[in-house]
Amino acid sequence: MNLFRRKHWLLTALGVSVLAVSVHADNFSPGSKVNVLRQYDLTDMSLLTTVNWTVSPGTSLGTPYAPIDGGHTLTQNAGSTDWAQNWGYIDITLPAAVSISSIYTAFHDHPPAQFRVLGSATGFTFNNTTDVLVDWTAGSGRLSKTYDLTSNTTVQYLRLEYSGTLVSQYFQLSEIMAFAANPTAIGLADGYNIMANKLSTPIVAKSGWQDAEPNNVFNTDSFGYLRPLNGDNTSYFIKDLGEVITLCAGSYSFFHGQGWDNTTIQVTTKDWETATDADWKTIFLADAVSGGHVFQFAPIDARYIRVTHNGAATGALTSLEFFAAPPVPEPVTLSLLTLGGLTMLRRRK
Ligand SMILES: [Ca+2]
Ligand SMILES: [Ca+2]
Repeated sequence: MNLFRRKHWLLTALGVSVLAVSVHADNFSPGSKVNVLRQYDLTDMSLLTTVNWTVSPGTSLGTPYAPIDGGHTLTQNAGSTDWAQNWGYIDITLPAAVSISSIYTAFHDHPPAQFRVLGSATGFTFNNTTDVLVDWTAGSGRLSKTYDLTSNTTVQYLRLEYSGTLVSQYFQLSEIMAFAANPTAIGLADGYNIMANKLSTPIVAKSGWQDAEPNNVFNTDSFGYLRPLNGDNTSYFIKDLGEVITLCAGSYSFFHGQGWDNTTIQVTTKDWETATDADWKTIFLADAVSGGHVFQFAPIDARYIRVTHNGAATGALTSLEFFAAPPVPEPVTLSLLTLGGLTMLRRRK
């Protein structure tokens, strides 16, 4: 029996239970910008990526994970007043090797004089010819840019290296991202931001914002943001996920030093136009929010996400991410799978 016919026979034998499992086996769509520098263990939302800094001279590195928190929140290296002497590098280790096609970097008002990005699948010893992903590039102002690699490259160890600083002795990095070359090989429940799969689904309702496009919080640009209108008011928007997904966590990141007042995030599986207050389930509620944080909640099905801000704050929200819960096999599904397997064994005798 060839592989295809055998697979077809198995699917028939397992019947409905296979269909139920396949719903949870969805992968990211082609073109999704899956940032592989930001993968979580979904049980406790601990980052699977590690970040280490080496600087000379310098102190005050701030939050070590700010460069990979998905948004504008930044970290800095306060070096020497002899700006040209400042150098350093940020090493990022992924839990496993993965093929990437592009690199994104965002520096704030204090960019490096020049920087480059190195990548390897074997360790932090780099070949200066073959392991250069982004070659030495001059920094200037608020530099937010995506660099397409000359070819897809498999990496597990990444280094952002900088030499010299501009404007002052401070070096400030908002974010570095690396995007998967093959997003269709990555599962939605593998611990990455699922909004990378939802950049094109619509905002179905919105009110009370300075900025026209609430989808700015879901893009992969930490300088693209959403601000409430001036004055004490209520602002909201509703994002359509286009399908029902079981969510278990989220995260937000604001423009550095900014925030919102009372903030609520709710989800529903009902039609947003007819959903009642009882249909909207709250997954996040806080009197004030700022910086960048991860939040967990009991797994819940979501088709629409409603974000509401009440108050006078006009801070810029740069990133809002959500994470899909891993599938939990239901007892009935397991029974059907077992029965199907037994039937198959019996027929093979
Ligand atoms: Ca950041
Ligand atoms: Ca953004």
